[in-house]
Amino acid sequence: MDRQWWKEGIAYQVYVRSFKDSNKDGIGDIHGIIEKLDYLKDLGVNILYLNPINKSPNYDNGYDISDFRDIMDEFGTINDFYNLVSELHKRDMKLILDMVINHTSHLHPWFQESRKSKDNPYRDYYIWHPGKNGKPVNNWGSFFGGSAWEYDETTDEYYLHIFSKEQPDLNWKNEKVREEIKDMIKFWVDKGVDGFRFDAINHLAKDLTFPDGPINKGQVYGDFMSFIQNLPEGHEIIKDIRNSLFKDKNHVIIGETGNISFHNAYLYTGLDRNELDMTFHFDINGIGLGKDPWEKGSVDLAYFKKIISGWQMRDESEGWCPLFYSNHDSTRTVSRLGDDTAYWKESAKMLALLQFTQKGTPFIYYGDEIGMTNAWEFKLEDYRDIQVFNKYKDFVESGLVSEENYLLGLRNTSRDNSRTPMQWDKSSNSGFTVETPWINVNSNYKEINVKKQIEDASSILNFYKQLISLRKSNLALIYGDFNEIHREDKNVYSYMRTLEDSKFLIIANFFGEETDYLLPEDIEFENCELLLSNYDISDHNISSIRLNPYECRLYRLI
Ligand code: TEU
Ligand code: CA
Repeated sequence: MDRQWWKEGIAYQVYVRSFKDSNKDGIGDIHGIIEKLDYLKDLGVNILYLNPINKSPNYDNGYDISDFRDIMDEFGTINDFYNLVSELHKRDMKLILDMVINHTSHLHPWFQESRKSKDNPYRDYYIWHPGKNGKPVNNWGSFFGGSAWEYDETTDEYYLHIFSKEQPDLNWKNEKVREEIKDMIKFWVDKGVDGFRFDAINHLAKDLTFPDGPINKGQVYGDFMSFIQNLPEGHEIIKDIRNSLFKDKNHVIIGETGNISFHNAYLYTGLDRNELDMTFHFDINGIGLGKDPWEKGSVDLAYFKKIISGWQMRDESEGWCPLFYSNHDSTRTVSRLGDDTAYWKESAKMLALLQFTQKGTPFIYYGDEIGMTNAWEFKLEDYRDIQVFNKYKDFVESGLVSEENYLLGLRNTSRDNSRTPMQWDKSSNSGFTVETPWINVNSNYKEINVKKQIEDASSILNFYKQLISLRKSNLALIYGDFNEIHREDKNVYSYMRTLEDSKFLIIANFFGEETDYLLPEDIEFENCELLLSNYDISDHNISSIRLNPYECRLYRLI
């Protein structure tokens, strides 16, 4: 058992813009986070992970950095940052920063220089190429809609951007880029940061011969996946960052790696690879969604089990993993995987029980601890995400998708669903701000908010607290072996966690209908002590039981 602080901690992700506004401009900020640290501490959180806080013109909410060594104006000053670090460390809490090093903002001075002339010293910091007969270099489409190439008149060449045109990709082949970025990371390490989440880290290396990609059904542009991700050279870059800056294990380094599953994540996190400690994946973002974005789907439990248990059953040598259902790129947990109407409370608790009894580091996405839901009532003008408007051009303006279906699709899939302001109380704008917020507050804030749930012993929030304290006092829930039970069961997710003679049994009905559960033959009912459930169950016979809708139970075996 290789014990580490980042394995035993409870992490909490804050989308800074949406957490707490302290200076009445409608935008969350660092000082607002400091005001809420005691709330987080009380919940049991000891690792804070922040979405990007560096200076940015915010075309993609901080994922477009214009100054790596400064703080975003709306979020505060470098002194606010120092205060945050010291307030965190005073409370024995750690800080993880998001670092966006695949690209910069087009307003970053490096890019401003780079576009000036072909022989500018910064030209090679980015990826430039002449067009083909007045057209882009190849048929690649960017993740955020449109071509992945943008024409620049000054030098009559195109630059590559795999995200928006305001996010030009850095050229990692350039040794100077590597050195600048490593220096910059060191700058933040020296300021007391305890770890990093490296954004889009599996895209650093690209195939610079730029072959066209296949145009998939229903798409406008060529698929560039095999040319811009998980290339061997990318691994060399990550190893170099690890060896130059993070040889010790005091810091945690996490990568965000799309299209990496439990089968091949060891390429990044394997103990012999010397790269990352954990990777965030996208494996369950689509569960619960329909075939087309505008269709509401249902949860396929067999598939969910396959993915989640797949991560659980990896060999220790393949690395550690984060436990999360949602983040700022997905929709809300309870809306996607549970039932945010009839069984809102039950299903949110059931999902939490699974999250906190598995092997890995739990990452709570802000607001999930009170069961915040998708913004079902948003109209087109309520959305803020650049992706929404860029893709509108590709799909609606081109006639591929009707405006009505596009909007339905956004309600099921848009990232803005999980970016609405934190719901603190029932005062106007949910106690997030006294001004107009940068994005609308979810209209259900009077029913769903922190204050109400602090006062209610049976709330989702108090259930989280119980789970967190159980996890912290039982190493088996952190490091124990994971053994799935009744894998073929279509309604119930059940498993054991075992560390020496400490054993736990977890049972979760994943749906809104009652279902039966049979205790495995090698477990005696007399030996099962009920620790937690989302129902008040006086008779908790489990040798043969009928589970309520979304019922979950945590037993200790004695
Ligand atoms: O997201 C990255 C991202 O979505 C892709 O890299 C992903 O690998 C691909 O879509 C796989 O299908 C990160 C941030 O989390 C997101 O908020 C930013 O908008 C994006 O990078 C650009 O920085
Ligand atoms: Ca503010």
